[in-house]
Amino acid sequence: MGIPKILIVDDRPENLLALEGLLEQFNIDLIKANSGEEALAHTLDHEFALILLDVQMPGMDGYEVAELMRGNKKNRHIPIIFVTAASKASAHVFKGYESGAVDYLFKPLIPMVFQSKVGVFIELFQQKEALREKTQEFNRKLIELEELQQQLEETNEQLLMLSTTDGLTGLLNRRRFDEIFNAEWKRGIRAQRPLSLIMLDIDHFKAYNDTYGHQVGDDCLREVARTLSSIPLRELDRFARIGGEEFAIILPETDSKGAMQVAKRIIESIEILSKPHSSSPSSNHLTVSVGVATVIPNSEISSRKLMEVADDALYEAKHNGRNGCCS
Ligand code: GH3
Ligand code: MG
Ligand code: MG
Ligand code: MG
Repeated sequence: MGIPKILIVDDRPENLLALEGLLEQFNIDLIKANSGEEALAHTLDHEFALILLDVQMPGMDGYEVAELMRGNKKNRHIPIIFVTAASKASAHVFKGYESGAVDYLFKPLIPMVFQSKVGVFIELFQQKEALREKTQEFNRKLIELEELQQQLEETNEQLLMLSTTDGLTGLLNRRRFDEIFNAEWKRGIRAQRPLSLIMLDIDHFKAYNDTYGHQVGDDCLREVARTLSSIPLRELDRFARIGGEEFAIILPETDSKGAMQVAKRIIESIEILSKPHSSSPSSNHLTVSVGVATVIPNSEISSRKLMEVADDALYEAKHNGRNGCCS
């Protein structure tokens, strides 16, 4: 906290000296002015705890200085005490208060009275400064808090991402798949609109791993996921890795014809990938089998039923020689 500043204004040097002597006991920064004009100039550079202002001065008098200060937003709250040898006529005193002074003292000053009055304003100024510092600190903390809240939100988003994403492929994981699938099932019941589910499984992937090793198997899963992700789907359609080498797509608002089209595109895209699979009993490159199921959800059956039907279709595709789809 800075030392409080007091401005003393008087056209006579001996009066300034007398005031200075009376203020010696205070730990303050004393600034002197010989005229009203000089006093106003000082108020531009300093924030005063108190101004002790002479009334009669050549040029601008004390009342004018006080009035100009009241008209200035920055200086309006600075207390002014008139110190004057002028007549005690109540009209003068009244004018002094009217121009915004907090007190009106007469020379010669009674030291104890004068000093106790000044002391009150110094204390008030210090209280105000302390409050201002606390407010500033509080504002800094508030900004810090906002930054922390922002970080927390970002961390939560990252956590949410991680908890819903499959680490190997970056697709949605089984947990998120179940959530979305159940939500879409309920939505299908309300809307009475078809819901389709596609399940796909890489053919002879155990043999792939046995031939090329687990690491290459992982790379292959990532490549298959990338390939499947590049198939243009609608925004509502959601891709997930639901098992080791098993994937699923939820297709809301999609009938069996639409779902079969997607299934064919899946098979095609893996064909185009032409990933070598030298130990595959059915082909010399990697293939997938796909099962498709469609239903208008209703509350008589559970959502699991649609998964079972898709799974059965997938089993049939495998049984039919793989690299194909069934519904
Ligand atoms: P099918 O055509 O009948 O599906 O034969 P398959 O060998 O693919 O089926 P199976 O279910 O017998 O084997 C799946 C294999 O997938 C077993 C495992 O070695 C492999 N696998 C499962 N998860 C992962 C994984 O995360 N990484 C790798 N590299 N392989 C996996
Ligand atoms: Mg004077
Ligand atoms: Mg499998
Ligand atoms: Mg398989």
